[in-house]
Amino acid sequence: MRSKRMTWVLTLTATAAVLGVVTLQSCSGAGRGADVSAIARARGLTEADIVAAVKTFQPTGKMDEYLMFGSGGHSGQVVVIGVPSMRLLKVIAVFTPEPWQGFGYGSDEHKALFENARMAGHDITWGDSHHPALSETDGDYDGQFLFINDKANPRIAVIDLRDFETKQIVTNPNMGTNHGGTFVTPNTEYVIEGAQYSVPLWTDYADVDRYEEDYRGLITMWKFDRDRGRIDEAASFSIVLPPYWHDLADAGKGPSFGWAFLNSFNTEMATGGVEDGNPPFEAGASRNDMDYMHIINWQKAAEVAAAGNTRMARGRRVIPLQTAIDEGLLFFVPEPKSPHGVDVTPDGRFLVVSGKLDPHVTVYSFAKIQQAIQNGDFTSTDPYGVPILDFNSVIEGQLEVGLGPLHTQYDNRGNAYTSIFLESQVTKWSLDPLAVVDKIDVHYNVGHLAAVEGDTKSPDGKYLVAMNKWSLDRFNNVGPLLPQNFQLIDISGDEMELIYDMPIGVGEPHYAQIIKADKLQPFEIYPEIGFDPSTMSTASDAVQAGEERIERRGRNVDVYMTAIRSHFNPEYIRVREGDNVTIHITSIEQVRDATHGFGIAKYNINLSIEPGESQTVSFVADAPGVFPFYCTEFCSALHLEMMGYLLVSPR
Ligand code: CUK
Ligand code: CUA
Repeated sequence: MRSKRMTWVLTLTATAAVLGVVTLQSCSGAGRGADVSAIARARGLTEADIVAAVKTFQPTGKMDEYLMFGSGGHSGQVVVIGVPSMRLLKVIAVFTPEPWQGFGYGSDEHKALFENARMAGHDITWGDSHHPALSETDGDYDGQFLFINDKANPRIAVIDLRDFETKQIVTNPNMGTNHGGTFVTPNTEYVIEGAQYSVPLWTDYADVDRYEEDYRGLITMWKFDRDRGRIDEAASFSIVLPPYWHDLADAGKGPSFGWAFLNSFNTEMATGGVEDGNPPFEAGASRNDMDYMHIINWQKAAEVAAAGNTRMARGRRVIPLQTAIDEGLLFFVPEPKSPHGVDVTPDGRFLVVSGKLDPHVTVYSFAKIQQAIQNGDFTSTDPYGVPILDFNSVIEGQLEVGLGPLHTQYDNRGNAYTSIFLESQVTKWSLDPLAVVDKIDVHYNVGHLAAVEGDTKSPDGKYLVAMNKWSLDRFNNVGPLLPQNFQLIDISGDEMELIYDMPIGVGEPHYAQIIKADKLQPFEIYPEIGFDPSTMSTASDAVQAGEERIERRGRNVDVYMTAIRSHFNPEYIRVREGDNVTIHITSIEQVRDATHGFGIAKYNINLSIEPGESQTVSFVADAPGVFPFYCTEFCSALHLEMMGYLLVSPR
């Protein structure tokens, strides 16, 4: 497309003049006599490198303009990264216990959360988080909540962005795994979760030879109660789908409000079995040239569910497939070859689908889809009776973007950006007219893209992050398991410019969303002393200064404790072996960042108690002996002295 190396024509002096900050030849005063060009020469930096550095460097104390919420992949967490500096600010514990945040190391609040997150009789202490979704109001991020799916164990988590903590995990017993989640409807009425691999629905067990009869796909619309900050499980519902494998989803907005779109593959219903001489799943599931995009009227489905037109499956409300067909909730349109992403344009008028085995993006017109549905313009039905729209009559066009297109994001100038997996590129293309505008190499094997506010109704168009699956030769060798590489791309100009590489060494992130930082209003400290983050209200067992005490009733011991620099009160907890101990701890700190930890040696307990926070930890004192407990955050000069003894006398 162009010779990138040759486009860097700025001289150092010109760069300096444009920036108006320093004179690069001689920087007396600007860096204690540092000579920027000499430093650049010594480090082997090009002029483009210097421009990239100036575009991304944040001096101490300067905040980033955007925050990126990235999935943490099989770490099960969410990573929070400042953009454009690409500094890692936080790893939010979601599906996996995390000791720094005291998440899953003894607090009763987290025990309850993990209890609700159990599946198939198992404690599940990891997740494969793929798609974070920021809550939206009128199709725009509102900065209040974040949702994320666990693909491995079909679950959805709710994170409250007032304190960046996970508040709820809901399970979906009717799915085998999920993938088409999370995506929110434009006012966060619902959080969408589409299944991935189909499993038996109405029966708990059926061998794969009963695949077409007993296995089913599913899409779940989780009702979000914004006031409570929780998914309302009872008000949620699912729609049964044919046993294809389902992939990514997106919610319509603007003119397509009320509709959801879900990709599928393996419409061949291949059942694999390479060991029996059958084609492996990868071949069997890729035979057809077309799979089906699922077009779902969720608004009408909500009415059908409210009218009681549902059956119960494993305790959840489900709209049967035949009901979905009869009520006009579900339509198919062919989509080319192993589709992956489906991404609604900012104006809500078009849907962009990429087929992994097709070099094109296909742009569907929502207006044409609606027209065809209203006219009953169907070419046929699938084996289960779902009406199929005519591909050619509902597409706006197709554009060749490269080999292995996956995911698409948007800017504020009518451009789309599609990740090209096989060619390790990002293709920028215009929606009207359909034309390729620019391509840039990324390193390597790019998956998702995240553009700033890039899937809202008003993208910002400044930056794009390529979330690359391989990093190969980009970083120091840290052994055979390599980090992924997030590459920051400046998309504000006509040509894309790669300006930063950020290794991600916690798991394999998939998708991210990037929000303007000033839309977030997190607490600096909890709003009152004795605040319980699990309910976002005053804890019933909050302890105020002067109320510290230990109460015994038989073998139950309740410890009412406060924490403030630099002591716990009480400092001795004397119990008998076998006692049930409950420690109610309140931080009576009111100073920002004055966090205390509470770790008990050899009992696998650690809490993080932020200013104002109240937490409860219960355990059986089943090991006799003397166990120091101490503050695990370096909170003051006398932090090492912030300790006490758990004295468990033998029975
Ligand atoms: S998926 Cu991983 S690159 Cu789970 Cu959204 Cu496409
Ligand atoms: Cu409190 Cu260290």
